[in-house]
This record gives sequence, structure tokens and C-alpha cells, in this order.
Amino acid sequence: MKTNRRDFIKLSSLGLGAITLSSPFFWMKENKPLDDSKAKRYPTYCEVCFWKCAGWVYTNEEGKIWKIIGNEEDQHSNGRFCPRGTGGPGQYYDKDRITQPQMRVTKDGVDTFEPVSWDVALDFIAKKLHKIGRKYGPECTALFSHGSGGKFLGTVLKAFGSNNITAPSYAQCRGPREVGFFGTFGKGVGSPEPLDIRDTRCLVLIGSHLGENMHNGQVQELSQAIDKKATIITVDPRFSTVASKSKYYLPIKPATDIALLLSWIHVIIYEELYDAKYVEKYTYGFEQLKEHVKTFTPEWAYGITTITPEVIRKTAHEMGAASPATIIHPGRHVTWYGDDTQRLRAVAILNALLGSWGRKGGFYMPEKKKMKGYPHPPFPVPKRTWRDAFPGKYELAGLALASGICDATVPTIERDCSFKAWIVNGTNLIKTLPNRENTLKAIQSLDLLVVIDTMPVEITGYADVILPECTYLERYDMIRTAGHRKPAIALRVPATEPIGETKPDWWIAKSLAKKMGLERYFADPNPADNTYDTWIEKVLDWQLKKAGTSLEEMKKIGVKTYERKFDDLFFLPNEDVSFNTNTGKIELYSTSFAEAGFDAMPVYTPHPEPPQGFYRLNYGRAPMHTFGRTINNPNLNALMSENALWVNPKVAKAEDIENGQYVWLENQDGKTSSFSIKVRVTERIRWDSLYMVHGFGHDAKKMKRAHGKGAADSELITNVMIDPIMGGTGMRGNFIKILTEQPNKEVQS
Ligand SMILES: Nc1nc2c(c(=O)[nH]1)N[C@H]1C(S)=C(S)[C@@H](COP(=O)(O)OP(=O)(O)OC[C@H]3O[C@@H](n4cnc5c(=O)[nH]c(N)nc54)[C@H](O)[C@@H]3O)O[C@H]1N2
Ligand SMILES: Nc1nc2c(c(=O)[nH]1)N[C@H]1C(S)=C(S)[C@@H](COP(=O)(O)OP(=O)(O)OC[C@H]3O[C@@H](n4cnc5c(=O)[nH]c(N)nc54)[C@H](O)[C@@H]3O)O[C@H]1N2
Ligand code: SF4
Ligand SMILES: [Mo]
Repeated sequence: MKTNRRDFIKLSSLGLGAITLSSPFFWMKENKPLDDSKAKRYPTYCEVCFWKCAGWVYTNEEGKIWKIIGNEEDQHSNGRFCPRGTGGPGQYYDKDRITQPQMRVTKDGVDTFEPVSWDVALDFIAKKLHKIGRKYGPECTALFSHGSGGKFLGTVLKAFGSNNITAPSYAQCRGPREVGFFGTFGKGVGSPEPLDIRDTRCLVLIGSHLGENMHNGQVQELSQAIDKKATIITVDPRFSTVASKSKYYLPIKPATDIALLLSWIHVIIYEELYDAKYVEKYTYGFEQLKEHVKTFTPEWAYGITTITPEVIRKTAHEMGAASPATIIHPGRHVTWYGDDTQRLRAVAILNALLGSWGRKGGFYMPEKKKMKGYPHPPFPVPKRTWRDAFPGKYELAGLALASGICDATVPTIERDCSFKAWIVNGTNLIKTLPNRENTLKAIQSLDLLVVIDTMPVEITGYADVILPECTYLERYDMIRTAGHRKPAIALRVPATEPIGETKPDWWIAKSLAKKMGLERYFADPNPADNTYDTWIEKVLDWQLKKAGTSLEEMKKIGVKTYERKFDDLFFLPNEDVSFNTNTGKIELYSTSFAEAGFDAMPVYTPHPEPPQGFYRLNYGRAPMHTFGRTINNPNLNALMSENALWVNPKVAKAEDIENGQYVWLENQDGKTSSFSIKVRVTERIRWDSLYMVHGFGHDAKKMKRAHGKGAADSELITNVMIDPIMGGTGMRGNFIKILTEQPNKEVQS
């Protein structure tokens, strides 16, 4: 049997996933089968991040999880898991997991959690939701969900009469990108990003720190592109891993990217480096754009960005020479400074000028397999949605805003609809939403907070009811259908029994629906056999049969890849293409933005600079962790147990601090970090910023391995720069100073 260890190390040797696995994880050693041929394998897709790589979970003769590897058929993983995915089963083995439903009770005037049965917990939730529904309307309930199970709970909420369903992956992540690209191409980017990186000849990364951001297929393609000598241009105030692999590294002054992008557009237009035929055939507003960028010369941008005119011109020429096989990467976490939709418009415009949308080595047109949903009665039509809380605002937002629903939960005199109940599934809003004080204020005004999680994370501490979900290794889930070069589906089945009282989301949702009198929305394809616990198998089998396969077949293959319906991965030469915009063209001048009262073409506006003694708070990813969700995973914690504060040597000198010293942080609003963080003195960060990996500094005490380790960026993000176009929460306008003494000693435990 083949393991993926060789491939895993091969990736690492490029330095992109800068991590080595010195010895296999403990369960891989302990649970190795005596006879490998007796091992069983179960198809899954990984839930450690949102790339959702398909793979195989192997169990030994006793049914214990031995290892997890990629599925060779899968376009997301190409048969190889990233370090986080390989260590994913650590989540299953984590002794700190929540294993039983719990309810908040008051004993002797003190709130505490009491273990309860599922029956009691669901009964309480159902009654409370109905009470809230009768009093305020079902629209006053919301579901926050990030991860696979949201679909089932979403059905409960919609059946109840609310469509306030939201994920932080929009307004805290990729929302501005989707709106910026939609305003240009009439189509968002989507996930996985349809980038033909393996065949690109020039890749421009603007803050996308691929290699630390470990989205698997993309990192693999980046390795291929590097091997094929593609030009990599990295723009980042921090010398990221990929910056070290780049031909050009542009250490931009933070918050000035729009100026750089505009001057690149200037050079590409005025030095005629653009794809003239493509621009002529497919785009609208070229002359307006040309006029708009007339004065945005590299000399103008130099004064703003600190990138020299020579480098700006040279890199623009590289992009032009490789066109159309040039990708200006659209990034993913793009909620930086509040003008992010416009920055992403500029990125989209550059791609359009270089003719890379719909072209080999640029953006391909993904195809998705549509699965038929099992029929259910129509959902009631809600009388209100989250949008009613924001009249005339964020109208271009395509999805509900997690931060918006949070804001609208805090009662104000003007607002007649506040949210009264939240169901929070697989998102740790305390560490995820900016401005924690505001999140807590919202939570305090709720009548009901239900949290469904696998771990006792921060948000569980505020819940009225905590429901323990089993991990992805112990459950069935929806079919994964994300689009790719070819349409494909992937199946997840349980590889082992759920531990304790943990249950899968589908079961939780269906059981809650039953308690609420809404079970008809979870109809059984074969009620005669009366087996509640196999409902999901029956539904999946029904769906899969409609898609030309079956549950039985999918258990054997895990992934099924279909041929494309149309040969339209890329535009054909001279093909007539109609875009889903007002003009039917790629809009360099966005008519929809203009109609909505926004700039039709991006403009640069200066952002505040750190005051004396303060530095800009910058944050990002580490290859072996996903946000805060993996910090307590015994495997991944062993690879990195705390984050460090990246400090430029000049700053270290000025602040009189040294490498390895622990410090505390205080932001512009006087908010201090709860825990200390270790200093890492390095030239790899500009002197105007300090950098840390997001996700650390857990204050939840029950997460024993993670508690108190490192500092939390989210605690220090109190200034939120909201994007007026779509409500994204810009989080990089916070300034911090270094404290060598522990602040607020008396309140620390
Ligand atoms: N300060 C700051 N804030 C950020 C970011 C940042 O970099 N810095 N990044 C932003 C971005 S890009 C995003 S996408 C969001 C992500 O935000 P979140 O999705 O909230 O990320 P996590 O903090 O990892 O929370 C995931 C939660 O899901 C739980 N979980 C894991 N597996 C399962 C499961 O199978 N079932 C259930 N029910 N729960 C599970 C974990 O225990 C954890 O509590 O955060 C955004 N917010
Ligand atoms: N290992 C791992 N991989 C992940 C995740 C994870 O948690 N762990 N999360 C996934 C998710 S949901 C997302 S959204 C992505 C996020 O990954 P990306 O989209 O790549 O994230 P960003 O936060 O945009 O990028 C962080 C980089 O931006 C740089 N930066 C900061 N300020 C500026 C600036 O003003 N200008 C420029 N040009 N650069 C700047 C930082 O120095 C850092 O290198 O990662 C995904 N991949
Ligand atoms: S990229 Fe890694 S963590 Fe994310 S789904 Fe794939 S294997 Fe899992
Ligand atoms: Mo994200």
C-alpha cells in the first residue's frame, strides 16, 4: 500500500510547505496494522480546511484509525494531503473534545454547564425557537456556519422561516473579491480558485502567501510553475515563503496596493503591453480607463508604495510578455483596509487587460456537478432578511454578512428587528469576527445561543446549549461538488464510530426538525424500512443514483470525475463570449458600480499611518495550522505550539527587545493582549509592521494544549474598516505597541 509520505516531503523540499515530519504521528505508529492487507479504507474529504481534499482513511484490524492519505483521482489534492490534512486525525484523538450535550444552568447564583441528553437539549432548543418565533418572528434567528454541516442546519432554519444563513468566509474573507470580480466579469472567482497556475508563465501574488496559505492543489501547481520557470512576482510587506521563491519581491508599504495596481495598469496601457485583440473584443470602458489612469505613473506610485519606478515598469513588462498566461492572483482573505472591493476590481481589470480570464495559463472556466436535492415542501417566504437591518447599504453583497448579523443583533433605538437566536456551527466567532467587544455585546442580547462544535472553543463558553458534533472521520456528510477543471463529486463516510455522545450534523438537524414539527423537510426516501439512523445513506444513495453512480460504488472509488458537458475550459480563439454584466462585456468601467453610486473605476485613497511608537498589526497563516481550529490538535500542536511576533531588527533595537523575549501588545484603543508572545527578530518584516500567525492565544481553558499559548491577533482588532460596497470588515488598520511588562496583572489568572 502506498503512503503519501514521499510526496509530502517532496512538497516540503521546495520550501513551500516549510515543514518536515520527523516521525509519523503517534496514532500512525500505534495503530499500524500487523498485516497491511487487512487494513480497511473509507473515502472521505478533509475538513481541516475549506479546500476539502478527498482522501482515504485507513483503519487497522481493530478498526482504529491508522492513517489518512489523498485520493489520486481528486483534483483538489492530486492524491497528496498537506501537513494539516495528514495530521487531521489528531482532532479525533484529542482528549479535550466535547463529547456530550451541555446546557447552561444557574446554581447558587452562578452559571455553569450541566451534561444533558440529546433529547433534553433538542427539546429545549425547539421550544425556545418557537417561543422566539412567536414573539419576534422566525426571521429573528440566524445560523452562522463554516464547514460541511451547514447545509443540513440551513434546511431547519429555512423550514422555520428564516434565511439568515451566514459564514465568516464572506465578509471576513473573500467577499470583496467576489464582488470585485463580479462587477468586472459578471462572475465571482469561487472556490477552489479556477487558476491555471500549472501552465502560467507569470504569477503575481499580492499578499497571497501561498506555501503558508496551504491550499493544497494551488500550492502543488505553484511548485510546478516554479519548476517550469514561471516568473513569480510577490508583493508583500513581509518576506513570505513564496517571496523567497520569487524573481521579484516587492516589499510594499502596507495599505498602498491600489496605487501599485493603478500604476501597473498605467504602464500596461501606455506602453501597450495589453492584449489588444482581447480588450477590443471582450471589454467595455477601455478609453475611460485609459484616461482614468493617465496620471498614475510609476513615479507617482513610488512616493506612495516605496516600490521604485524601475521595478514597477520591469514587472509590468514581465506580465505583458507572458500574457495571456499571466495570473494576477485574486487572493482569498482580502478584507484588509475597507476599500478592498476596489482593490480587487483593480486586480480583475489587470487580468482583463492581459487577457488572462478564460485563457490557458490564466483563469479557466470551472464546471460543477449539480446534484439533485431530495424533494421537500417549499420553504416559507421570510418577511424580513438581514438586509432590512441595513437599508440602502451593502447592496452589492452577494451573501449574508456574518459581521452584519452580529451588528444587527445589538439592539438600537432605530432598529425594530434585532436577532434573538443564533445557531453557531463550526465557527468560533469570538476569534473570527473583529471587534470582540461588539460580538460579546451581541451575544449578551440574545435569548438563545446554540453552539455546535467539536471542541470547547471560546464561543462554547457563551452558549445556552452546546451540542457536540463528531469529527469528519466519524460521519457522513453532503456530497462535495465544488467545481474544477472537470466536474467531480466526492463522498465522505464514517471510518469509525462517533466517540461519546457526539453526533453528525445531519442527525442533529433532522432531530431538531422533528422536535420542531418540521420533519417533512427531511423526508425519507424509503420510510417503510423505518431506520432513522440510515436516513443519510438513503438520501445519498438516491442522489448518487441520479448522478449515475450509487453509494455502493462511491464507497469504492471515493471520487467520481465526469467529462465536461461543454468544451469551454478556455475561450476558443475569437469566440464570441457574452458576460453576465450590464453591457455583456468585461467591464473595465463598471456600470453596476456606477449605478450603485460607487466609483466605476478604482481610486487610491491614503489610509491612516501608525502613530509614533506604534506599528501596523499584520497577520497570516502557518502551513501546519488552520486558524484557531487546529491549535489543540496534538499532532499539529507538536509541530507549532505558539506563534511569534515578527519584529524588524531596527524596531527591536529601538524598543530594546531581543529575540526570544516574551512581550505583550497594546493597540491604538488601549486593548492589550491577554497573553504574551515570543519575539522573533527578523529582516523579513518591514520596520512599520509587526506580524503574527492568526489563531493562537486561545483563552478557552478547556483547550489544555492551546490555552494561553501565543497571542491572538483578533483581540487587538478593534478598528474595523467596513467596505461600503459589500460590508467586508477591513482588519489591517490596527496599530500596536510593544509592552515589556505584563499589563493588567491583577486580572490575569
Ligand atoms: N483576526 C483574524 N480574524 C479572522 C481571520 C484572520 O486571519 N485574523 N481570518 C478570517 C478568515 S479568512 C476566515 S475564512 C474566518 C474563519 O473563521 P472560522 O471558520 O470561525 O475559523 P475557526 O476559528 O477555525 O473556527 C472553526 C470552528 O469550527 C470547529 N470545528 C472544526 N471541525 C468541526 C466540525 O467538524 N464540526 C463542527 N461543528 N465544528 C468544527 C472548530 O473547533 C472551531 O471552533 O476567520 C476570519 N477572521
Ligand atoms: N495553512 C493554512 N492555510 C490556509 C488557511 C489556514 O488557516 N492555514 N486558511 C485558508 C483561508 S480560509 C484563507 S482565506 C487563506 C488566506 O490566505 P491569503 O489569501 O494568502 O491571506 P492574506 O491574509 O490575504 O495574506 C497574508 C499575507 O498578506 C500580507 N500582507 C499584509 N498586509 C499587506 C498589504 O497591505 N499589502 C500586501 N500586498 N500584502 C499584505 C501578509 O504579510 C501575509 O504574508 O488561506 C487559506 N489557507
Ligand atoms: S489543503 Fe490540507 S487541510 Fe485543507 S482540505 Fe486539503 S489536506 Fe485538508
Ligand atoms: Mo478565509
